[in-house]
Amino acid sequence: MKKTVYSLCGMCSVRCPIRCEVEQGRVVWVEGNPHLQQGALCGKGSAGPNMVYREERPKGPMIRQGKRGGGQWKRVSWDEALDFTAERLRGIIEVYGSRSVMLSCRGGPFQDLPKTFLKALGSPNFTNHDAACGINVHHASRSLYGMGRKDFVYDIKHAEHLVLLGRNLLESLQVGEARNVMNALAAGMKLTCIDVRATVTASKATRFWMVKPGSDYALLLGLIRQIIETGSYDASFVDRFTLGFDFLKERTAACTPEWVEHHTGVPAAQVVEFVEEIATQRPRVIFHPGWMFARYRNSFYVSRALHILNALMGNVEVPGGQIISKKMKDTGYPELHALADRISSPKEKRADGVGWKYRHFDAGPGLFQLFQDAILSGDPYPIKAYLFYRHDPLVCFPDREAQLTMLDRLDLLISVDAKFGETTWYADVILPNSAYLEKDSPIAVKSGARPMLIRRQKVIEPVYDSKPEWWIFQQLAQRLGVGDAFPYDGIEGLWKFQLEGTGIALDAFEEKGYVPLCDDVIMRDRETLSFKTPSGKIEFDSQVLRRDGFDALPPFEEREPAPDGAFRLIFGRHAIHTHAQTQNNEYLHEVLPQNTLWIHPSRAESLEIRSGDRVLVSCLGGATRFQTTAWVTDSVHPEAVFTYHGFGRTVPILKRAYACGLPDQRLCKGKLSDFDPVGGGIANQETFVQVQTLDEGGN
Ligand SMILES: Nc1nc2c(c(=O)[nH]1)N[C@H]1C(S)=C(S)[C@@H](COP(=O)(O)OP(=O)(O)OC[C@H]3O[C@@H](n4cnc5c(=O)[nH]c(N)nc54)[C@H](O)[C@@H]3O)O[C@H]1N2
Ligand SMILES: Nc1nc2c(c(=O)[nH]1)N[C@H]1C(S)=C(S)[C@@H](COP(=O)(O)OP(=O)(O)OC[C@H]3O[C@@H](n4cnc5c(=O)[nH]c(N)nc54)[C@H](O)[C@@H]3O)O[C@H]1N2
Ligand code: SF4
Ligand SMILES: [Mo]
Repeated sequence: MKKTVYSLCGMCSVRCPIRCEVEQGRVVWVEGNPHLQQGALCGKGSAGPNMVYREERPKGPMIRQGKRGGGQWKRVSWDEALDFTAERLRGIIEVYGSRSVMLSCRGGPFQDLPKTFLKALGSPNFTNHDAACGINVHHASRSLYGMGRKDFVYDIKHAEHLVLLGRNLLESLQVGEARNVMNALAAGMKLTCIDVRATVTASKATRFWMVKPGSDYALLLGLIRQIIETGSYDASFVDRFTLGFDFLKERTAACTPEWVEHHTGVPAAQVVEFVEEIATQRPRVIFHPGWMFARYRNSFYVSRALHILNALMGNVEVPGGQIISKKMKDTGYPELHALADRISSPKEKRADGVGWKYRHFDAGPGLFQLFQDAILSGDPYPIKAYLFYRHDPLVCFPDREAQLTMLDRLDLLISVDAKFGETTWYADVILPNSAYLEKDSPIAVKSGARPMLIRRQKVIEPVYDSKPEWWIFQQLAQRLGVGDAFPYDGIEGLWKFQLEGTGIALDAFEEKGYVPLCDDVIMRDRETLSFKTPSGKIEFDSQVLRRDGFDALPPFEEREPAPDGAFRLIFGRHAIHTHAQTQNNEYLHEVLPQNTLWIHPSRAESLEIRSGDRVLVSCLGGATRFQTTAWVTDSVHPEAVFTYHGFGRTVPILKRAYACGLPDQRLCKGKLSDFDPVGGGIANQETFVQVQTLDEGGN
């Protein structure tokens, strides 16, 4: 007989709600939760069972033999692996103190466990992937609203115009959001897509601008100027809720449509026409502030300008605009209990300098790349052990060689991974985490306009000897004398602890797999809106940025041009792959086995490259080079070459993904130390490469 289990997808970090069917202990069907997602799932989500049953994964705890990265492992029992890890950690803590332990994880709603573990040990050195993802957008949002990236959601369903710049929403997707876009388009919403290549999102757009790579800030300054000049903004909103309008006007005064055309390639007449259009549609006009903006040294200001455009549209806390994300407490329920709240924060300063040396960055996750300095120099103090959980820094961050130098200075590398990540393969010990279908996770709040509680539930028993994280961190903590930080008995104990005082019982999840916390969308009273900035207003001119020595809206500067014959390297996601995680999945590999190099015909011709040719892509200087296949297409800007991220894996045990395609992050040489100074995001795309054909006379 088939059994239904509601859970959360884990094939990417979106965690769509799912409904699974289980027959004789095997998962036989996965679909989107029909109550929330009408059964919809993306290709990756549908290929989930294949990952669980058929991928090469760690089959039990392993301790490295031989040199790091050499691939020689000894399978051990859980007791042996945990004792080994705890003993080594204890030794390091005795000599260097608990602050010498660093931990990173992928972020998301289940961070309470790793954060509690590190806090209980007494180390402040928690970090995550965000410097290579959304940190510029997050900091830009804070500079305007005093509220972070995740404090807003976008009511696309009711928008009249959605503007996507550097956001490939229909391929770099969240199922629910992509469906909202398609439905809104069918209902007449306009979509303006601004990219350096033609994407699937561009193909659905009502207007597509292919801009010169890295010129977005000029376009946005020009849009701000045109909106102000033509009086197309919401004057009463701006007057009441923003600070620094005159500053904005003065700073953008020279950015005429002709100036925009000169810098970006977008025709001046189209800038004028676009502004005329949105003037009639506001406040239901959304400028998406971006997501993966770890691209340029000025990406912080690109996102800041997008946020400013939203405020000019007056689209805050209105249907069809951006809505302040509501938390559990906004629904009348008390917040869920968190384990980390029971422990006081470590007094030590962070080793990455965030919060004291670099005051303008959010101290929550700090910045991964700044740990590099501390690890290499021992200043402000040594870091000696590193636990990475659901995080693969060797792919997430650029420049493998620079990272290996950093990792080699550490005495202990602990991996908690469900698969063989690149960094996991380089670890000293692997504590295999069960895959998403094989484990229960803590309850999480899905905040938004209509918050709810969500829960990942075990669908099947683990196929191999892996464990859930609630067990792994508890076991490690107990061995290190801080077991009190994890005072629960099994997952039910943890769930009950979380729900204590809310009046919500565990069986509330049974019927639909989630627990709604309110009946309808919760909107704040627009008359009394205030923001978490020093002035309580949306700060076009930011006092905080000034305090930290930064400009609130500097003039546009052209990005450095590519040297003669070279290209800017651009990357992005494909709809059926997640970062470097899915290339080894049998089904997904079949759909897209390797990435190609998109190259414009005008450039390909002079290099004698045709579609299908093997090409060699090298860093300037040529020391780092990789091969792939060329795709000659006018879908990419002539100044750039494009490839999908996540390919070119180095773990030999992965039979399909190994050495297949181009590893973009490895071509970003020197970028581990190159980041946006204001937003903190890695400047991955300040990277130039050379391309040559291998088919005729190449080497
Ligand atoms: N050059 C370049 N760099 C990039 C990007 C790019 O496009 N180009 N993209 C950036 C972006 S947007 C992001 S978010 C980051 C992503 O970088 P990461 O956060 O490192 O990547 P993920 O693919 O989310 O997963 C990391 C690890 O989680 C493991 N994993 C999967 N499921 C589980 C599980 O259930 N439990 C445990 N313990 N482990 C699990 C995987 O095996 C993998 O080793 O990379 C960034 N870096
Ligand atoms: N299928 C799939 N979906 C995912 C993920 C995944 O791995 N796979 N990961 C999730 C995560 S963690 C994230 S952060 C999001 C990321 O979501 P997005 O930020 O939308 O993702 P990307 O595909 O990296 O980049 C978006 C677009 O930016 C364009 N671009 C590059 N340079 C420039 C430029 O100079 N100017 C302009 N205007 N455009 C430029 C690229 O061509 C690309 O089409 O996706 C999420 N969804
Ligand atoms: S977007 Fe796809 S892979 Fe990601 S959680 Fe949703 S269904 Fe799973
Ligand atoms: Mo991301």
